[in-house]
Amino acid sequence: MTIDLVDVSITSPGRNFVTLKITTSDGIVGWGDATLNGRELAVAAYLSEHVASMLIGRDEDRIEDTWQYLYRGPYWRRGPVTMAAIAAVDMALWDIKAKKAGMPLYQLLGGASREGVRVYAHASGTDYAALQNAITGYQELGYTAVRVQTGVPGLGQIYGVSSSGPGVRYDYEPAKRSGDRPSEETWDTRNYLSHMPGVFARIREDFGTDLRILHDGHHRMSPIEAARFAKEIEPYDLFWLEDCTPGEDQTALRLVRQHSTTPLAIGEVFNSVFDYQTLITERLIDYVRSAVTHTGGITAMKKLLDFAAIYGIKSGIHGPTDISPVGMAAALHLDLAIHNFGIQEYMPHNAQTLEVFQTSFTFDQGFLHPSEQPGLGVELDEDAAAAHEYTKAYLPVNRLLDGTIHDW
Ligand code: GCO
Ligand code: MG
Repeated sequence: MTIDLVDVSITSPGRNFVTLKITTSDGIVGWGDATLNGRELAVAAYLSEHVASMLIGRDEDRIEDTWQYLYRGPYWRRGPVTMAAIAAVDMALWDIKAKKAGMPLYQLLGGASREGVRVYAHASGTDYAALQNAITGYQELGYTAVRVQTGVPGLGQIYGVSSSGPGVRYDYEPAKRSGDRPSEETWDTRNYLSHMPGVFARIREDFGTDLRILHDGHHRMSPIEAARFAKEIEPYDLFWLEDCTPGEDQTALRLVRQHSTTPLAIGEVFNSVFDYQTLITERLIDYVRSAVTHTGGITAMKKLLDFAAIYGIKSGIHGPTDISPVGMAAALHLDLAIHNFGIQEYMPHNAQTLEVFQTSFTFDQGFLHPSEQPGLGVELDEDAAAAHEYTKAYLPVNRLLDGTIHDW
């Protein structure tokens, strides 16, 4: 059999998603997530203008050869747009292969290494009371791990903080549909550094030591600030401190490691194993954060995580709502199969999104299971998708109090 049709779907059920559909000459359909938050059309164009015609007529079973063909063929290497496009093709071909085999994808990746995939929720609040309410709400749903983000005195809306009211749904969608330019947020690292340790102390007082708490620094600290912060929060036993400093400066993490044993997670903005080479070989991180969707797909992610396993480093695959349910399912099949699984990020998609994406993965008491359905276990309802027109959206831009552009 061969690849007969390649179609790109752009839909916006509450937020934008790009999905690749590959259909074989026997009519088998595979789906791949190609969503790159804030730059969706770039990936859609890369797929429809440059990749689709290269795939027609190829043997859909030759996944590794297709991956190499798309990685080495264009000559220009890596980058979020290219690797998201390759990821979508790769996911769709694995979806097809598992459907043809009549088994859930994780079975083709070595079978289950655990009963379920432990996930962490996003608990946030503009102040401690709201954060406390969110943590309680997620604990009542059975979550055993929560990422905690909160407002910082003196600053307005900042990254990771939901402004939704009480109740357990703490939707936080950073990409704003604000016309032709990003919204702007204000930041001050000094305020943040003096505020956050007290928040972790209160969480441990209120929720005890069993609850796994994670926190995302979102690239904003300098290496020495990150070293000081990671050291100061050691007593609060975080499961991980994420993106404590811009990770592309890989050797900067040597300074953080010299001062602290707080576990470190980095990589959601990375898109290839080469972005991690020093971080992994020098054991400067403890968790690999990339999304399957942004890192070249299942083929590349499995190789990256197998490389990390040699150095005792575990997975922490990226799973916010701007990873589509297809990309989430791909992560779950890998999470279930690999040995060096750490934890899986899980921001449940809203009802509008789930009208478009028919999912089969299940949540139970803080754990997800990818499903026993053949393939990835997610199907796109193309009619429902067509009802939600793409609307340009940008991730915010961040400035310091004096107006200097800073990492968002
Ligand atoms: C996370 C990430 C997200 C990103 C978002 C950008 O840890 O889930 O930091 O919150 O900001 O995926 O589109
Ligand atoms: Mg993050």
